[in-house]
Amino acid sequence: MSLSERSLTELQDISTPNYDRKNIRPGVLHIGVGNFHRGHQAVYFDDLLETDLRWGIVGISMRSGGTRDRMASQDHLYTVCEKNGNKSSYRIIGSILDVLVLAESRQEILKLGVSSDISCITLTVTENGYCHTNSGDLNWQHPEITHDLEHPDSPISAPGLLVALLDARKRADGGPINLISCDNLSGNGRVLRSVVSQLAEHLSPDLAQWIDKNVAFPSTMVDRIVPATTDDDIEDFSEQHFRDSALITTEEFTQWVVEDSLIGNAPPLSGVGVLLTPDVAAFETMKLRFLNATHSALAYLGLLCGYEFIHEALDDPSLKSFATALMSAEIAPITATPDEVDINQYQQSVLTRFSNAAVPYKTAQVATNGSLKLPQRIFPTIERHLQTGEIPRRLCVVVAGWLACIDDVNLAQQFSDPILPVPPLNTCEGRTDLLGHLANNERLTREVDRHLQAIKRDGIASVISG
Ligand code: CS2
Repeated sequence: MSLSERSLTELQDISTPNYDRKNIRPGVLHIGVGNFHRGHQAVYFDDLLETDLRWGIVGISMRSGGTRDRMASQDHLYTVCEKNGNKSSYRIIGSILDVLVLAESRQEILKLGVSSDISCITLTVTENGYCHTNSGDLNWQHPEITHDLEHPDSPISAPGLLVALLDARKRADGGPINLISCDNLSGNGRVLRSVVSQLAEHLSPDLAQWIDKNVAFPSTMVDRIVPATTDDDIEDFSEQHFRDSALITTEEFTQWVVEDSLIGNAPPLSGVGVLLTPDVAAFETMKLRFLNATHSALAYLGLLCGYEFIHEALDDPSLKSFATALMSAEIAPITATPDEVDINQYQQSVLTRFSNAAVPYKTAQVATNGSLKLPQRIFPTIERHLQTGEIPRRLCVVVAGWLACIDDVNLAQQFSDPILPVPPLNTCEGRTDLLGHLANNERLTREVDRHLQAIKRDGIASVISG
């Protein structure tokens, strides 16, 4: 049996949408309908729909029609399996009403975007999708931006699409709207505001002024481990239950913190477990600099040790003690965290979540786009240490591990990154393309180089336990 509206009634022992899907109205446009969105935000909106049918989601795929086809073939329903050890629970999510592919449905998307029923446009487009520089400004040289500057009516970048949507909304007097970034970027709302406002200002100062008055860009912290789904996952699920080509596997844990600055007729998110707070930054910093930093550390060091999955890397006692000490000795002492969080417990929970073998997350998936992730996750903590005159050994090992991976043709084949391929790397001194201004700090580059050479000469084990 395949999942669809019709087959819903035949499903037993599984939770299905508890609301009348036929009467849902779209209230949110979401750009980037990947696994993370479907395992995180769409679940919160599924809860919201139980009490208010105004909050259906229309997804927008920036490029391929793969997700659209899979979702459409099953009436946009899909299963979220929450797994922890031997425990699993399943739930069918019905909050996504439609998925539109940008190149095929531009007019339809613009038409939806002007409707006053749509009060939010949310995004999960990855670190790469904002077309920003490390200082958070629009990268005017980004190939998608150069395209959109020439063709503002047929944008291919996320900032370009948002500017086109806002332009249409302004003309149609569609009213205020929230643009909500749900990606792992520090100050994600601020970055989104800069790239959108800078592009708008260039195309039409009038529009930029309108955006200033009518658009909110709340920052958010999103957290849930949602790995890519494999064909094997779908086959296994199909043998045990039913066929679902848009299946999501995830952990029990989920967290969403949103800056309390939404405008207009915003969805009542606090009713479904979202924390609305004036200070997202502390949560965001904690998540990026503890959880994501340690994820990246395990990814690069794990890849160098030959581990395919994060939980396998954590099963290795030397990597486990490295990750534990990375957080407790080098991150915790200099990172401000929210008052309400017990930071020792948080570190423990990060390791417990990463070791959940029932939700296997590939090291290569985390390793993807390191040139955009490390400036969010690792460099700011190194910078704090440098300010106090310290050179943090383990953080430098992580940077060296990353460099060793992108410098190794076989390893670098396993993941993508706009910086690849890199010419052979003997030193990181002066390599601002890789390390930003940290590349000009001689004490730091010497330490990173020392570990990089040791990895190449003596192998990864020599720097992990050293
Ligand atoms: C991961 C994140 O792929 C990655 O880079 O570090 O996607 C991580 O799983 C999520 O941020 C967890 O919330």
